[in-house]
Amino acid sequence: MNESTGYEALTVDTLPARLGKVAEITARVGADTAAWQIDEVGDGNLNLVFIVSGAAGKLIIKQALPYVRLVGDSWPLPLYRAYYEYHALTRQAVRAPESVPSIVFFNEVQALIAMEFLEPHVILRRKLIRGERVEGLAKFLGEFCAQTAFRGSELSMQSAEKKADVALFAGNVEIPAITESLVFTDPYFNAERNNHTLGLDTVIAQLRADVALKVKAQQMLQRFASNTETMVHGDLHSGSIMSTATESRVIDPEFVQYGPLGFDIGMLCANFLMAYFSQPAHRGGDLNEYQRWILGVIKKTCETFVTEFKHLWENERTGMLYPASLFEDQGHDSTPACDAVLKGIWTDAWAICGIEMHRRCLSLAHNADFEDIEDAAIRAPLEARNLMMGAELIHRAAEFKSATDICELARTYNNKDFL
Ligand code: SR1
Ligand code: MG
Repeated sequence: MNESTGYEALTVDTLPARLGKVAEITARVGADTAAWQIDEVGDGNLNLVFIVSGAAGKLIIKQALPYVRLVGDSWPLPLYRAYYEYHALTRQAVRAPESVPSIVFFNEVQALIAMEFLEPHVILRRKLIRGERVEGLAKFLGEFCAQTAFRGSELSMQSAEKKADVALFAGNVEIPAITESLVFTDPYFNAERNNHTLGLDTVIAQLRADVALKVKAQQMLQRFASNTETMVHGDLHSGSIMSTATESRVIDPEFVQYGPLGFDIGMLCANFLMAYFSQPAHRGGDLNEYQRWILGVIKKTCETFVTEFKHLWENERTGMLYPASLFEDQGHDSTPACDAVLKGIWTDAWAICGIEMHRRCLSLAHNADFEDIEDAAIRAPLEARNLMMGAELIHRAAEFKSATDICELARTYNNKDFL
């Protein structure tokens, strides 16, 4: 226990005694703690995650650790991330209804959130590796990204409320700092925590020698750190989405901050592209069909984003930006303004997409799509395709007309050999 704060990490053994008197929790799982079954299932990089099953039901208890779980206590990390995750979840629940698990209980000192147990949902990344499809996935994700982006910005929010929110989340310093280094900077030099698959050295040398690429990545870091357009999830990859065959939810917004409107959709698309490029190692005869499905999800997610964003533009433009008083009230169509905003979003999104594709193969935290491929000789050429496409996305981010261009590019890279 931390003597000055009272924080103490839960264990499977201590959890019933420590939480067995919390009314919000016993109301959901039952008061008889002797009947509780506790499993620690955290497989992410940072936190403890317990499933508590009792006579009345199940709950998830997520507790922050004072260090990065992936690395150990040599990398301390503030417990306050649970506080920001709690505030992100409450905002996402309003801005994109039915998109996130409901909160049952929050304890700031213990950095602990008790939330709805999603069942039979599993982490989307696992489904993509197994070759499973999720009905309605693209519609759900496109709407989530558009609604949270639009409704968290001054296109929708009143300035005073938005500025207060920016100030609140500005206290989340060390967590975005992980993204600032691991995502935007470390991939482009030989950083201490980096690791990569054997056999990729020639491709990596090419990327790290590309000064224009490093400039673009740093320009995106500058935008990420300085541009508080909207509240972003901040870590929207397929490990932050849980799905059944027909229903999905977004989890884990502890990397929340105010940032660029295109950040979440860009990172999300990158993770679908990595799922796509890794498929030759995971599939058999159904490879082409399944890869086609993944590209279809990317295309439809982006199309839904645009449709939803335009709908919100027409119906919920209540903030200070692009007011009706300047356009519709003057008899002026605001469509060109909306198109210009969307153009800026996609330019950011495709650059961020490329950067995320790089960091997951070059920096500290890789993803299972590639990591589950045991044979480095099979993994390396697939990662090389991903890395090289990432570079083209960063360089040409402003040129792409739509996600159709991106899917076409992915098909081209999927047939290339770089090693
Ligand atoms: C040290 S944390 C590494 C990664 O895990 C999180 O899920 C984020 O993606 C972060 O970049
Ligand atoms: Mg996470």
